Amino acid sequence: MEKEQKTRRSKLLRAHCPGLEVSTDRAVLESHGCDWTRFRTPDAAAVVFPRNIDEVSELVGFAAEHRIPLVPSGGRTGLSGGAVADAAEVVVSFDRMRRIIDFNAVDRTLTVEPGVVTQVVQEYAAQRGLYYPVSFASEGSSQVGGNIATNAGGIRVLRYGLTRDQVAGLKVIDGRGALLDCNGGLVKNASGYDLRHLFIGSEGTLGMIVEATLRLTDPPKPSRVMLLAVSGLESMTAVFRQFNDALSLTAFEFLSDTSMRYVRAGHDLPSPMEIDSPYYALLEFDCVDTGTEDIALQRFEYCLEEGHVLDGVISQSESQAADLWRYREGISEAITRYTPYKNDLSVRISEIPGYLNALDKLAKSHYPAFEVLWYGHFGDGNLHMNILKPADMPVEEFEKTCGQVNPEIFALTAAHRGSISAEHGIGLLKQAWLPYTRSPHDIERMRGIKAVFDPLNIMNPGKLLG
Ligand code: 2HG
Ligand code: ZN
Repeated sequence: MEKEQKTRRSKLLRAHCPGLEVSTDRAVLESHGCDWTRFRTPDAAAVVFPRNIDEVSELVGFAAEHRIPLVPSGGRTGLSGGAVADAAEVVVSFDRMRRIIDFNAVDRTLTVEPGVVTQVVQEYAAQRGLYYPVSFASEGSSQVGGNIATNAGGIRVLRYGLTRDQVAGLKVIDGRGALLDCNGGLVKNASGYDLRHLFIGSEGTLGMIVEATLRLTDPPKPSRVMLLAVSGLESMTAVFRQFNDALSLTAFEFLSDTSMRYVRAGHDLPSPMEIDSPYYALLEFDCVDTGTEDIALQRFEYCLEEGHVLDGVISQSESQAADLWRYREGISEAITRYTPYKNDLSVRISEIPGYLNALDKLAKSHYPAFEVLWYGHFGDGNLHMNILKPADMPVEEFEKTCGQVNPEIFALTAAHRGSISAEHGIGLLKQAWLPYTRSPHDIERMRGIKAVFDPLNIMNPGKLLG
């Protein structure tokens, strides 16, 4: 049945959307039918590659007429299955929409098509003496449309905010096939509901982003990076406070000793300091003069005396800074081979010690045989929990075993008034757990919004709201 449906859908597309590039090549179906999630098998009917807004519009109109479900697809670096097509959907790739449309030096905005890669935006801005601050390990392949659809975070949220904070305008084709032009790059616009913000973080469930106007900002000041061995989680909070009060931080990240072990093994990195420590903090701050460096060193001495910090290193050059960042940014890639089961959690920063201690206890009692890694964006209250699959355990059994503890993890998260997804989205994988983080009223209103923009449920069905 599913096979017939897939064939029918691809035939329909070929017959009725003559200009549209349609692929049913097995390798393309596999590569474009999934994201970095390891727990779903792609099973798309076809992958289409529109070249411009008109082709997207025509496609959505056609899909609405024939009730064909569409899955928008960017760089497919997501971790919650938001870009997975496993139910005979048609994948809409933005790989052929990679043009930079406009740079406005006065407004400091860059207007791009959705398939432009994040790093290309960063480089384009830098060449013009400006800065695009959204940054994360997958920036070399993630695309702007996907970043916006998931409201991507990353390592400099503490200073610059999320992708949401950089979007000055959006063009979207909604599930009715209408082109919506949201906010048009304005700084101020008090004319009612800001639809732009509904599409940001909507995971493609309301419409497809076909153009985005991004804000650029001043280039960053010279900075220093410090890697500190921290004696415990309460101490991590104390260290954060000391440095955040005294310096202008651009990042405050953390990793556990197990994360340190895996990142070093995965990338063959040397030990960053003499001693081992249960946690490490990686912080980056503006440092324009030696006075600032002196302040940082004074805070370091104070933390050392108080027993919060056991040792530390500070970068003296850009290349040393990049080397230190590898201990944090390299973790995710280093553990991919262990098919990690991921949770992406957030609480208020001040809640982290109590919350993480309780979570760690839960993990140790329920997963005594699994290795659990903690790392993340401490300064944003965002913890990444990664459980590594033992080599001899089948993936399905591993996923089921890990998932069984989710009700307790998420109940604990709810008790701390946190979120079950800080920056990776809900997608397919976290959909069943949404009620732990959003109230029945919230979910009902979200369904109402979905019905307004996508009454036929053709936009990434099954994701986010199920
Ligand atoms: C990171 O912060 C990414 O490194 C990936 O968000 C997190 O691997 C993860 O769980
Ligand atoms: Zn992250």
